[in-house]
Amino acid sequence: MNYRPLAERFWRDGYLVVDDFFDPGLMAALDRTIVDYFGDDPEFWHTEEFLTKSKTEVIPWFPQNEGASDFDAVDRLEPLDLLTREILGDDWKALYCMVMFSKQGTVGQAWHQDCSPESEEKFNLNRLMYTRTIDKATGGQTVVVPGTHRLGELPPGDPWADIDGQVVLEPRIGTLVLVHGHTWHRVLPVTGEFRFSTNYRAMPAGTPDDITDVCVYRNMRYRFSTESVIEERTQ
Ligand SMILES: O=C(O)CCC(=O)C(=O)O
Ligand SMILES: [Fe+2]
Repeated sequence: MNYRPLAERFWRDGYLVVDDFFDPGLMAALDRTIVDYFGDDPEFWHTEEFLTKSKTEVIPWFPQNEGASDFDAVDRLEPLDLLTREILGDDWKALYCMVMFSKQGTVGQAWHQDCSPESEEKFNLNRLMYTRTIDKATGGQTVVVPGTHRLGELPPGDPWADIDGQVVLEPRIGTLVLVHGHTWHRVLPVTGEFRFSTNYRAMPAGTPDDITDVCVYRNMRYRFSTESVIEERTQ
């Protein structure tokens, strides 16, 4: 397969959707592992201040840090490596695999950039895998604003209001969604039973490992390692 046109679309739009990228059998197996792990009523992991201010209700899980080796199969998939190389270059680095889980009735995630957009060369690449379909019925659709990976900092403002030009994505089982860390994006409220995505984050060579430590929201910059608001943002 020729990955060049896909990479060109990614660089034009700051995101890319590829349906039927992952094998359905692999999706079913990983979906079961994730659902079993979170169980019926998982606890929120972030501080109350973060949950309130960021308007982001997610519970992260780093399965490979806990030896859940069934997630390694995705790291070894050649098509994913080849597409990533085409976008980031041959020396790209894997950051970590993170499952983000949201319960029914939670708000999803407010508008954000995963990392500060100071340098065009330094960013994380979200490589999102969906093991179950997300649509109007389930809520939790991923929303992106095309081309904003080139526009610098997400402007301060309403963490939730629609932004002109936004595109609502409804990934299916086996869909791969790539989102540049500087692209303005969010997740809509979760109306279905629960909602999660699995993100094999990567980065270009020369990007520091802690690139995703500071996240930019419309009302603040937040540092995860110290669990602190490092900047209040106002219009
Ligand atoms: O779960 C999603 O669809 C997107 C999550 C997100 O914002 C991210 O992985 O950076
Ligand atoms: Fe994000």
